[in-house]
Amino acid sequence: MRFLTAGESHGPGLTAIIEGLPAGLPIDPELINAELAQRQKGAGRGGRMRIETDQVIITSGLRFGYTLGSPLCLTIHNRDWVNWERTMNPLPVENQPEPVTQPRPGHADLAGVLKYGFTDCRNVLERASARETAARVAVGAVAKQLLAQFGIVVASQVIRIGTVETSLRLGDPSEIELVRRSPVACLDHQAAERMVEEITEAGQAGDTLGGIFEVVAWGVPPGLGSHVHWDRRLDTRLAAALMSIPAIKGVEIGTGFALAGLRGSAAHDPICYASETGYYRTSNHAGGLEGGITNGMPLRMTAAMKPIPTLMKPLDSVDIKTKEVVAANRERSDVTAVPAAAVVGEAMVAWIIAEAFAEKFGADQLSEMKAAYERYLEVLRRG
Ligand code: EPS
Repeated sequence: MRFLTAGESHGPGLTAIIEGLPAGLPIDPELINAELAQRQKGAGRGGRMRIETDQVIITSGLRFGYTLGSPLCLTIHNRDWVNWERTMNPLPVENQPEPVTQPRPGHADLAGVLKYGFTDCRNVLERASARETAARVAVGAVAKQLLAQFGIVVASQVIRIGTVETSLRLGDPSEIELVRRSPVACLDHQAAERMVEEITEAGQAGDTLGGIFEVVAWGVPPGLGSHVHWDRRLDTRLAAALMSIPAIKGVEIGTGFALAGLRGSAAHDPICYASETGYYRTSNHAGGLEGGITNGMPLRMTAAMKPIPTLMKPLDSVDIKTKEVVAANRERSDVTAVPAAAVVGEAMVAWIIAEAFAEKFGADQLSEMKAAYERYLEVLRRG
């Protein structure tokens, strides 16, 4: 399975093409729209989210609600496009707008213009914008519908914004609704209140905030991924998928960095066996992964997001045309987007699990996949 996305933040819209889904998978666009709506929410989002109401349009790969095995094409229109037709027109326009020449520290602006030889940061920042992640959330929502056929549930929670952190972790899927109702996608009400306060304060100061979110997947069978090559390890693929989200600067699997300070006897998860449930562990420091392979425990990952680079009180920069010291470019943005990034993280993790699942159980048709999965479970049950 693979997917690509296309689209600039203020262009006509976003597109994603997914290849390799099994035929016969029911897809409900409303479930995709619900995920898109979740990505738009969260305290600290800017004015753009009041303009957009992201909705998916499926233009191929689906017939009467079931996949055909052909590429699934998903489109999300940018409602803001009407305000940007002159600035972001794919075709030549008269009176081109002024170029953006004050790159923002922390954004792709400067690195991108140097790489591609542009004189306008907009040629880079439009695609580098996290708007692109709406397309990935749509893709992830499709992956989730495949995983749901096998009882796999993926969820996320914000555990830190700025200096406010909760120690409460997602325990089981019944908590998903609580997270979704929180203004900052956090289970801990008291921490959530303090997070909202910190967002308000940062916004008033013209500043921005980062944070940390966790992603958990329940119901993942043992045996996804492989130890045989560096790029087949599921840890590699999950970490890369999370790191690919704009502004993510760190990823941990299971107990992550804190494992480095533990003794082996405290760091590893003892192996137990019960005839009804098979192998299980009394702890999950490994985050459900050993040797690059899922071990049947829930997958647990955390990702750290840096603060949004667009500052209303900008840092110093250098004008790429005049080389004078200037204040970095300022344009409408968010104070924080950690709750949105959590939804994107969930989508990326769902995608990677779906991909690994299709590799192990085949993906021409859903019924074949289900039969292969049942056979595998039967073998596991027999021990
Ligand atoms: C985003 C859309 C953008 C920003 C944000 C994320 O909308 P606009 O630029 O029109 O205000 O809200 O973009 C960034 C954080 C960024 O670094 O570019 C979205 O849809 O998530």
